[in-house]
Amino acid sequence: MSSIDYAEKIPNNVNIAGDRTLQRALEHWQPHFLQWWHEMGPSDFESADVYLRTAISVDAQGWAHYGAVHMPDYRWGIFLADAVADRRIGFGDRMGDPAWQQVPGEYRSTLRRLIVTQGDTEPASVEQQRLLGHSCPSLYDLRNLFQINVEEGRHLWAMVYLLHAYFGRDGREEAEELLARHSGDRDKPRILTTFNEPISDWLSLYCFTYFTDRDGKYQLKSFAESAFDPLSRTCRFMLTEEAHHMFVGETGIGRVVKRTLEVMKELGSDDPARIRAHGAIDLPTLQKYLNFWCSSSLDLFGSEISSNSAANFASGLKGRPDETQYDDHNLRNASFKILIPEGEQDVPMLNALNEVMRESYLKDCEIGLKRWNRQIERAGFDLRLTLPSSRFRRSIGAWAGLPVDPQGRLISKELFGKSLEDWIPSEADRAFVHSLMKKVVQPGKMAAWIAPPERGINNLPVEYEYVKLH
Ligand code: BYC
Repeated sequence: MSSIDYAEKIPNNVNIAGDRTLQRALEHWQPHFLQWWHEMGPSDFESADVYLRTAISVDAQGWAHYGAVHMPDYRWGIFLADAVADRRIGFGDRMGDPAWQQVPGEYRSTLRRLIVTQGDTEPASVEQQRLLGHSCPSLYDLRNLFQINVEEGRHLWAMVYLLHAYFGRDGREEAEELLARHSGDRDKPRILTTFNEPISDWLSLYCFTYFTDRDGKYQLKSFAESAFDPLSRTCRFMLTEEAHHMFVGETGIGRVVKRTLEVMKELGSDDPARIRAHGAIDLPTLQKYLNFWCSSSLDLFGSEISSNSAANFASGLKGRPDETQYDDHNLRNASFKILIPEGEQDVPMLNALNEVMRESYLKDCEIGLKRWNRQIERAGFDLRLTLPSSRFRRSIGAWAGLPVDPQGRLISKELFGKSLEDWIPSEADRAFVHSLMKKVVQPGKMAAWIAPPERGINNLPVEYEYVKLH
């Protein structure tokens, strides 16, 4: 079951050949996907040999094969984690019932909407990162970018498979729309705001993969609990790929910090102007990028108080990440304290699940901060990087549009407007960071603003030629 059939036009482990209608529909969508990749995927690197990993089976041991691939030839396919025998619903009002192998009619439109929203983020991120290859800090980083891009493309396939296989004609129409909306497009933008933000420099890429891909981890984990078994199995396999994306973010920021500290030591100074003049990114600028991408990603969890979250949990569509770690899986009698601008409120737990998830997400985000701060402390500097308050710069939920500082204090609109430049990247900060973004493609060489990684990929040396450009 877990081995993947690569002899098929669309590699898969779900026997799509056994369903001619589905196979035909997906084979019809495939050239549209490839055309989208050609137009909206990484620009100008189609003939490069990229050292990529490809899934060969879905079990924990040895699912990945590494080798040089031209990205347009990557074998995008449909891979579901193995079925769990006699799987039961693990939460909500129908807990204990058999998991669903088909979509119950009453949840059809909600489930479709959730799958479309998830699916929409995947190609969006590829579009956002489209031009980054031209300013890569090393071949190692270039390869990681492309690995992420092809995997996000595969995650789109994962959602399109569900739409085609379980939602009939509306599903097929939604699959076309996933290729028609584009990140930042004025008329047809992507659904969620973060996925319309430009990612035009590598510091933004590392922050995006640290913060936004981590939202992906939480959303996918909550779908992995879903009563709709094909969604659960799809998301369980996607999570194995997602881990690498967050690794790129965490180590990328760590390498920026490392390089900056080297420059600070060399100069014997933490003066941002001198650090910048030396071609490195000063830590206050990094802090602004962290504030920007963290606050943007916090919106992706939805409103603090949400009837959607209550309905999705009660009906079994969307659980909490790692649902089994909790004792109460019904939550009808539980409540949760939430701070909203009017004061602290006791909210039925079911309606507070977006906030519960946001809080555990923020705890997970702290892990990298601790690591980077340890680097700074060891280098003997006082400055510490922090996460902004979950009330800062919100566009969704109870704090949307309110003037709140990064420490979470409500302040005057005027002070907020004046100070925003000190908290998130200003035009000048972005221009400076952009000025550092020069393409470095000699094997093993790194741009001056980032330290080399500790090790290469798949036990190869850092100096390996991970992308052969032609
Ligand atoms: N922007 O009750 P509410 C990833 C809408 S990242 C715009 O507050 P709910 C990845 C919401 O849709 C993971 N609109 O929240 C990472 C709803 O509209 P409708 C992506 C927003 O519904 C990196 C209304 O406001 N996956 O995979 O409980 C690279 C009221 O909603 C936003 C998912 O998000 C927003 N930020 O939860 C590549 C999972 N927030 O439906 C990939 C699928 C809310 O009333 N999505 N709204 O018209 C969901 O589970 C939920 O839709 C949300 C919102 C968590 C997004």
